[in-house]
Parts: sequence; structure tokens; C-alpha cells
Amino acid sequence: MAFDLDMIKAVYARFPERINAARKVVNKPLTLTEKILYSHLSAGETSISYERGGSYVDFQPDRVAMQDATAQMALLQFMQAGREKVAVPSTVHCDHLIQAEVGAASDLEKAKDKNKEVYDFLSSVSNKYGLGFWKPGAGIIHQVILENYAFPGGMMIGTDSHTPNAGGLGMIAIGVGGADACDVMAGLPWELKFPKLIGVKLTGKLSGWTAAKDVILKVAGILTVKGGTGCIVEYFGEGAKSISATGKGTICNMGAEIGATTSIFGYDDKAEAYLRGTDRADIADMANAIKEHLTGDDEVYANPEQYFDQVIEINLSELEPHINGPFTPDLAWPISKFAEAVKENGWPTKLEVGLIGSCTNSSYEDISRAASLAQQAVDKKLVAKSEFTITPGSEQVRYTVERDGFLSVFDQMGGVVLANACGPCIGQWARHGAEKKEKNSIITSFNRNFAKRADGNPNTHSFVASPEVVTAMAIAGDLTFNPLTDTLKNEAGELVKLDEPTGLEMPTKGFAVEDAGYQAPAEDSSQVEVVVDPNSDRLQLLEPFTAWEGTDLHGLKLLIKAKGKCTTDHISMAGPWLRFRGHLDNISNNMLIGAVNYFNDETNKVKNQLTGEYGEVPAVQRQYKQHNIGSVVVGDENYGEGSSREHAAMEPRFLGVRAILVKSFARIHETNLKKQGMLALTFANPADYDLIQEDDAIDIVGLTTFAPGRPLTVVLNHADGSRHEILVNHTYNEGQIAWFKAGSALNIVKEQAAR
Ligand code: MIC
Ligand code: SF4
Repeated sequence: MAFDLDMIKAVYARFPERINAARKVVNKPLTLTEKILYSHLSAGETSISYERGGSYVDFQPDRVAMQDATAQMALLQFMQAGREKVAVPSTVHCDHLIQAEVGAASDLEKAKDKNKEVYDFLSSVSNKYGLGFWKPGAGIIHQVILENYAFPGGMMIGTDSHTPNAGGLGMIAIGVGGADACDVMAGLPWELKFPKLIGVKLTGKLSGWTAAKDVILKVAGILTVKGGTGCIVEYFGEGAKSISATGKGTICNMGAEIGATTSIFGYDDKAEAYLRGTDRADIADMANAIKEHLTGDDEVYANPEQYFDQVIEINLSELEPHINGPFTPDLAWPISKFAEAVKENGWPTKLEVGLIGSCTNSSYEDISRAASLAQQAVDKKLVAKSEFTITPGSEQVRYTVERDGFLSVFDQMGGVVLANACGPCIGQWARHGAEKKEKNSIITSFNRNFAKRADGNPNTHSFVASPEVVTAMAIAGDLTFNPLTDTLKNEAGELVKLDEPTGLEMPTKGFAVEDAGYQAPAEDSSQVEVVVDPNSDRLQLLEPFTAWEGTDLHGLKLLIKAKGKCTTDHISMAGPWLRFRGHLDNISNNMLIGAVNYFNDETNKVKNQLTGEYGEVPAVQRQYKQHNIGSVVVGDENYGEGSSREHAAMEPRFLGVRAILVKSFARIHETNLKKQGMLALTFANPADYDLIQEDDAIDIVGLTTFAPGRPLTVVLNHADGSRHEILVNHTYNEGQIAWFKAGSALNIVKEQAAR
């Protein structure tokens, strides 16, 4: 990976100069986040002090990472951009399309067969345009990135919301939609509103049952699912220095669940050890040479209130293990209060399944700590009462934990090792019996637990905890069990207690792997052909979206007024639909099928204003499209929370929805809408949400003078002849207004390439 080393050298070479220049402009000590951001300004402009949360700024990321379920759309767009090679080092990772059913080996073989067309497409596009390709089975994108590509002080964008995982190694790593990735791969700058900064000071030290995961579970409880919106979270303090690099990765990874733009830790001994332990001593040496630039200034960490917009302090020595859920990752329960909450809320106490893994928690350390409990179960003659599955994060981790005997311990405990992939975390789980929709509980070490996400069953109560707690709970089979205080009856009828978990941050014998699953791009790609079968139901070349007609919009129908939580999982469900991620027409059949209709509290049942009858959301919208009638989707707070999947923006665009009008947006989704030429609007007065009626015909006025900072007007023409005129806000800048007018950002890139 010599290419990378040169890139990192170049990044580090400009660090001191850029940071010193920034220091002069900002005129105060700098946080780590500011140092990295200022070192990555695309114009190299260091004479401006950017207002946090204010203007959009152009950055130049060092890398792009994409996973298979989003890479298809990103690369289909890139193929239209008119470039021969990617402008920055980029990789594709095949992890989302492998369905967990029986166990690693047979599930992987089945996936290779089922997804052959998509894998072949991704492999050949990667080959042609100079991208590294990680084959199915190689591992989950974020673990593979942490082990191979993340570097302190770097900047990366990735088409997955958990890209911030790389913040564990001191990288600003941000989740984006495919259109953003397409721009950067095409050599264009990437824009982001200069973020606000949240500082999290960690004191004390983790011990006993408490793990890195508990830090973010606690932070999620404090900040809630939208508290990090527009912010980068910077962790520091003595406590931070005691957490392993992969543990830090866990914390940054799940920062996506508070809506944070990303999260980051400074470069320290743990980061250095991890770089050396993963065969990157040269990068550790380079980082050591500019160490002072790879962490925040001392003055900042001594008086954080003066330099961060918000400061949170957590004493790790006092932090309890947490369990968050159900249905939302910010419902945080310290373990001492959890059993009571389970009883009070009537959640099913019997624990059906414990699942460890996902990009959040599948490191060597995680698996070794979970295995220490599994070993105790075996030694103490305890039989796991719940089903139990383990997903290693990468082939390197899997190979090493197998060599070190951990997998056989899980096996003895009755655990099933799944393929190195996302699996159940994204609904790729053939869970037998889920179709019966029975009320039940599961616990995972994943990061998300939205309704239906893991197994499609809306009545599955999914809870999130550390791998250690998940393992202990699976042994007990009971949600009201507290491993810190309670005993269990073993096979001999004796009462036994689980001891605190133990583990290793990294293998003492070093990591090992036979075939990591990497394919380098062809040196000469002139002969590489990328084939998309026009009859395929999984891949479809993109047609450009049409440009704005140049007028205000009148007579739009209300498609749906979504009630309450409406995440990207509600807008464009994953699981069985992942197979259509490369085929816009087919995947559009899942548009908003999970959103709850405000007027009848049902999902996928909205009034068709042409016939007066109720129908499925995509079907009703297709009828409007057929009649050339635009529509509007209305939503609540934090609309589009969760994933980076731009399908949630492309589907409504493709089917003829013109505007999404909500109380507030999640960052990635708002950008995705703008990129695809949609109107992303917010109520100036959130209470106006209540004015929207089921039969409304809606006008959007002010588009001919659409300008940054100037609200638009929405006219609600109610069926009884009355009307309301309301103000709606937007955050479009000049460039983004141009995307809207051109029909999409890609239309502009294409135009430029054709010149
Ligand atoms: C997720 O965790 O929701 C996913 C699946 O990884 C998504 C990406 C996708 O929808 O493909 C994400 O987090 O961005
Ligand atoms: Fe995969 Fe789950 Fe991580 Fe998303 S959160 S990248 S689905 S493991």
C-alpha cells in the first residue's frame, strides 16, 4: 500500500504550516478537530476563521470508503461523472449482503452465489477505476478500515453512517451519501457546514464489567438521537488515554446514533500500539514526528469550557454498564436500574437471542472479553439459555481469534459463529419464526435497534449493550439478570456467579491471516469492461433527473404525513430490500413503507387523492407520477435519522415527490436530498405540522427567487376550501440551489466534465 504511505506523508508534511497559520487566524489554542479540519481545507485557505455551525466550507478528504450496499449507487453515479480514475485512494467492502442463517461458511457461499452479479459489478468497476476491492468475507467495512487505512490526523468520507469508527485512531471520518463520495472520487472538494464542537472529558479508568461501549451508551442517553447534530464530538482526558484504539473506535462508531457529524480521539500510546500491532510501524513513526499536532492543545483540555460549545464529563471509574433500548438507541439504562425498567414497562423478560459483533463491537478485544465469559460458563457448568451468535469484524480478527482458541470456547458454550459481515445488524438474518410477529426480546452489541431492523418483526424488543453484557445475558437467558450482583443456577443445581470479564487489547502473538480478502485494482484497466445487463433486476444504469421547470410548484398532493420517528430504515428499509440497492426503480417499491401515517396510525397505507381510496405508499406515488402530479412528504423531528443510504432520497426523487417538509432533519439525509435535486424544507414554526390535512393540495412559492437564508412559502389548500399560508426554512447555499435547478448535483458534475 505504498500509494497510501505517500499520501499520508503529504498530509503530514503540510500539517505544521497549516496548523500554525490556523492558530494565527483563530487566535486561540486549537482543538484536535480544528487542527484536522484546517489542515484539510480544499483551497488551502488559512486566512479565515470559520464560524462554527455557520457557513459551508470546502474540504479535501484523503480517502473514500464504500460498502457494497451503498457503493452500487455511488459507483453508478461515478460512472456518469466522466472520469477515468478515482482522484483519491478509495475502497469498496462487501459486507452488507451476506445473510446470516446457519453459520459462516455456508452463509458466505450462499451469498457469493446469490449476489454474484452485484459482486462482479463492484469488482469490475473497482478494477476499472482504480479502487481497492475487499471481497465478501473480508470483513465489515469499519473494522477493515481501522485495521488497514485509518491514520491519525487524516480525513475520510465513507458511504456509511458508521464511518466515524476511524475516529478511534484519530481520523476525522464522516458518513455521507454516495453522491458526496462520487464528487470526491471525481476530484471535487467536499463541503460541510463548519461543525460545532462538543468536548467529552473522560476521567478515571474503565474496570470490571464496564466497557468502552458504556461510554457511548451513556453519552447517547445524555445527548439523545439528535443532540449531536451539526457537531463533532472530541474525547479527551486521562480516561481517554486508557481506552484501547478499538474501544475508542466503538465510541466513535456509535456516535452516529446521536446524530454527530463524527467523533474523534487524539493520538496517544494506545493508537501507536495499535498501528504497530497492525503492521503499520512506519505510520506510527511518522505520527510520532508530528505528535503535538495530532491532539488538542493543552490549554484546550485544561479549560474545555472556553473552547468547546458544550462539555460533558464522565468519570469512567464510576460508570456503570448500560443497556439501551428498546426501539431507540438513546433510551439509556444503567444496569442497576434495568431489571426494574423491564418489569415496569412489561418488556418480555425472557431473552431469546444474544448477538455480539457488528462494526461497533467486533474487535479482537471485544471477542476475547466475551470469550472469557463463555469460558466461565463452560467451567461453571452453565448452559447458555438464549441463542448466541458471534460476528467477527474482519477475516484478520476471525483468523486470529480462531488461532487463539476463542471460537472453540463459543462453540462449547453453544454459540454460532457467523460470517465476517453485517448480518443480523442490518436485517440480513433469516430468523426462523420472526414472521409470526411474536413479542420477544433480543440483546445485541450493535449500535441501532430501530423497530423491525434486525429481523423484520415490529414486536422484537431489541436492546443494545457491550459484548460482555450481551454474553452474560445470553448465558442467563433473562433480561432482568444483573451479572454484577446476581447468581445463576448451574447444571449441578449450584448457585454460581460470573466473575468480571477479562481480555486482551491485542493478540500477544500478533495478528495473523491467510487471505485477508483484498483485490488490488488493475494496473492497466483499459481492457476492463463493466457490464450491466439491461434486464437485470438488481442493477440499473441511472437516467439523469430532470431539471427544475423554472416556476413555483402548484397543486402538489400530500403523499404522507409521517408520525413520530421516521428513520432511513422507515423510509427505505434494508433486510430483504438490500438486494435492490443497485436498481433504483425496483428499490423504489419500498419507499416509506415503514413510516406511520399520521391520519390512521398505520404503515404503508395512505389516501390516494385521485381515487379517494387507501393504498400502499409506493403504489399511490406511482399513480401520481403517471399523472404528472408532484407530491410532498411531511415529517416530524430528526427525519432521516440513521443510515447514509441515499436511496432514501433518490426513491422519492425518482417517483416524483418534490419536497420533504419536516420539523428537523438528520444531517446526512438532508444533504442527500439536496444532492438529488429535492427540496428539503423545515417548518419555520414547528407547530404548523398540525395544520397539514390528509387531502391537502400544496403549493411551494418563492422558488423563482430561491436564495440562501430566504424562507419559502408553502400554501396548504385544504379540501374544505380554506387555506393556510406558512413559512418554511431551508439551508441551501448558492451551490446547492444550483443542484436543485439542474435537477441534481450529478447533472452539474457531468456538465463540467463534458466541457
Ligand atoms: C446501517 O447501519 O444502517 C447501514 C446499513 O450500515 C447503513 C448503510 C446502508 O443503508 O447501506 C448506514 O449506517 O449508513
Ligand atoms: Fe454493518 Fe451494522 Fe455496522 Fe451498519 S451498523 S455497517 S449494518 S455492522
